[in-house]
Amino acid sequence: MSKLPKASGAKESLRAVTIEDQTLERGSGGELHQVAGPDTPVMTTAQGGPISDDQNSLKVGARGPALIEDFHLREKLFHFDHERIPERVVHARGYGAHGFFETYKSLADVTCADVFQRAGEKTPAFVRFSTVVGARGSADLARDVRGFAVKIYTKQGNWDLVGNNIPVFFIQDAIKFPDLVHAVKEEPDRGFPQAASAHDNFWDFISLTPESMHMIMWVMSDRAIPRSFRFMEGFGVHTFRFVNAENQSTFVKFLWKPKLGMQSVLWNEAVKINGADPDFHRRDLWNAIQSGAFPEWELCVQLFDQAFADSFDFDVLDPTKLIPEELLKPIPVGRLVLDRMPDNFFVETEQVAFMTQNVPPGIDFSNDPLLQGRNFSYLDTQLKRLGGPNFTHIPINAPKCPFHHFQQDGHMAMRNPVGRANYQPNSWGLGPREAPDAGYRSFSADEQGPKARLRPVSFADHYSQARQFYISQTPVEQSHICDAMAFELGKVEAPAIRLRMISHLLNVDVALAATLADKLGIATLPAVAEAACAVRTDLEPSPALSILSNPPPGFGGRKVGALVTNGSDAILLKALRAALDAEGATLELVAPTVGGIVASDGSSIEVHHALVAGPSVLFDAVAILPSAEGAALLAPMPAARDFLADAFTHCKFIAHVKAAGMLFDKAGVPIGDDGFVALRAKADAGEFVARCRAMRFWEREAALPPPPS
Ligand code: HDE
Repeated sequence: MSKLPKASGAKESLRAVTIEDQTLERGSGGELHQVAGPDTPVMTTAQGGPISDDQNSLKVGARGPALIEDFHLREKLFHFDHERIPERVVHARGYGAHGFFETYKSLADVTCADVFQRAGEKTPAFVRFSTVVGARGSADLARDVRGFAVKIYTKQGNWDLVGNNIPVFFIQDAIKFPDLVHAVKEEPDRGFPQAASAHDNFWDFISLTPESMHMIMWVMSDRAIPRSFRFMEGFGVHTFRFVNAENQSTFVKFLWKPKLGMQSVLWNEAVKINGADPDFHRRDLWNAIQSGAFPEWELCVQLFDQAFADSFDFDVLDPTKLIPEELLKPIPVGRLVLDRMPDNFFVETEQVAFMTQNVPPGIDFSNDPLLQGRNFSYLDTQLKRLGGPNFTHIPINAPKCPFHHFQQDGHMAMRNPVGRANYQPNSWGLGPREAPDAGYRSFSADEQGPKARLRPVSFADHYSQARQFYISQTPVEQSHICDAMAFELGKVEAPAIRLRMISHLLNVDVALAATLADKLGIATLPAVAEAACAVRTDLEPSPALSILSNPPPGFGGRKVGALVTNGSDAILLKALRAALDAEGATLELVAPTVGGIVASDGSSIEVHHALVAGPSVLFDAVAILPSAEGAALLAPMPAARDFLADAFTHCKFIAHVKAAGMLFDKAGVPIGDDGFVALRAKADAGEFVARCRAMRFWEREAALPPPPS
């Protein structure tokens, strides 16, 4: 033994190596040990025992067998082996942030919910955004619904508003949810496709479920490929009830409106973003919050009574329907600001447990059968996911108001009732008691009827609002819907499913059905699908349903990518940065290498992306600012040509300097339409940013040649 090399940790065998601010020592086998500084905490086991060596397991001799008595090795591997918990069965991929909800004014006339009583009061909140279909590691830009789940830690307990970025849902009754989710997730025999609805099983289910037609129009629209979480709306979907102190009920629908306005990307962009930066939405939220540009939404409510509800042909309990904003104006009642990222993703974002059943006094459920089913499912799913009934002991799920109950024990109990009495009534005068006046009281709705498995006749209209959604879109948005359907149904192998979808769409819009049939190579239109009740063709368009009819307030929060090289014009770059700063937008530089550039004035400038890692799909608009030599260097590079060609095809605004001309020629991009802004002098930067406020130059899309059929 004595002839063997000395054990690591023996100072004589270690050679100090310094890399930046780290002091490293080399061990006997060449492995590196980080040397503790004066303030470095001592590494311990989970039991608190100090650890001498975290690089080498305990062995008999340097090359000998490992010893089972190595409690540090065993504990480390045991814990690692158990790091994963089941991912959410839906909404597995998500990203969360902390913030607060601020009430604008007292709503005491309609609700006794404490959170809505005092103007200006701030209540802590946590939000988790998600995609629905993909697994935890899937990409952000899947075509999918986005979850918009908000937990508000009110003084009367947690209120979870577990919504989506689409105001309606696929199905009317919770009993169909497992079928819907099975159909859209990967097909069970082959295990694909992942995070995609473009496959036979999904469209088979949809084509056999006419109630999904309204939602499917939304999912095929640009709403399903948002530019970022910050630029999307949120909806509580169901009709809820507000209940005031006099026990009077008002129906309420909840809507979140993004302060920066709505924005989506194109499908061709989404596909490329998924490759270039699968975490595009996460990174966006992280960067915004870390830079102090706190995302904000306004909470709006649509309030109505039974008489108003009865004025519609559809049922306000039907979650496949919405109340157009033009018919019932959403009233802003507060704002949600996200201003802090979690300290740890797993501890907070992964372990947060949202439950529709979490409502404070003053907010109640309606009889929407989807909502009623959800009230069971969310509690149940937390047991599986978080491993036991004590998930409310995890800080992210615990209320921030005082709480007292007699629940005890179970896995991972962190706190139990204190004292002798863990029941009530008890003679010891110990423990909490009910509060008949302040406690939660369900609205005393008068319910009766025969016990039966019935779908109400008032739920039978499946096409009228699907049609209304479609005719409320601009022509650009309508063509995106048609293209999305052509993509999705183009992946469907069974011709009968494609035909069935066309037959449904004939009830929505004949021109849409015909164009889609053409794109799918269907020569003869099928018969129109039989509708359970007459389709209303007289519903007025609702401009509020369109993204493009509701342009954002400005270019703030958006990002320009500038393609630069050595010799790029320093004055123009500075002017562009200043103009974007003034707008609240950011500039990121893309260069042939990530090592930086030397600008025209000799200054060294750091860049954010190497060209191969920074394609134009990552930006809302681009500026092409190479020097003449730089343009000649870039011209033969496929990544440079793609940068331009994609920005052009994706209808982005493009600023350019004269020296970039050769690059445009090589990329086959004709400088000409009004989406281009020549940067000649400093003032042109302001003109470019002003133009960018329109987000995209959509006229270009119509002018582009159609793809080969
Ligand atoms: Fe969910 N849903 N859902 N859902 N849902 C879940 O709960 C469920 C529905 C929504 O970021 C699960 O904790 C049923 C509508 C969001 O953690 C699960 C039905 C809406 C999230 C569940 C629905 C939603 C979930 C999976 C039909 C929009 C993510 C993990 C009756 C209003 C929350 C979990 C987060 C998550 C069940 C329909 C939104 C299984 C049974 C409608 C945003 O409980």
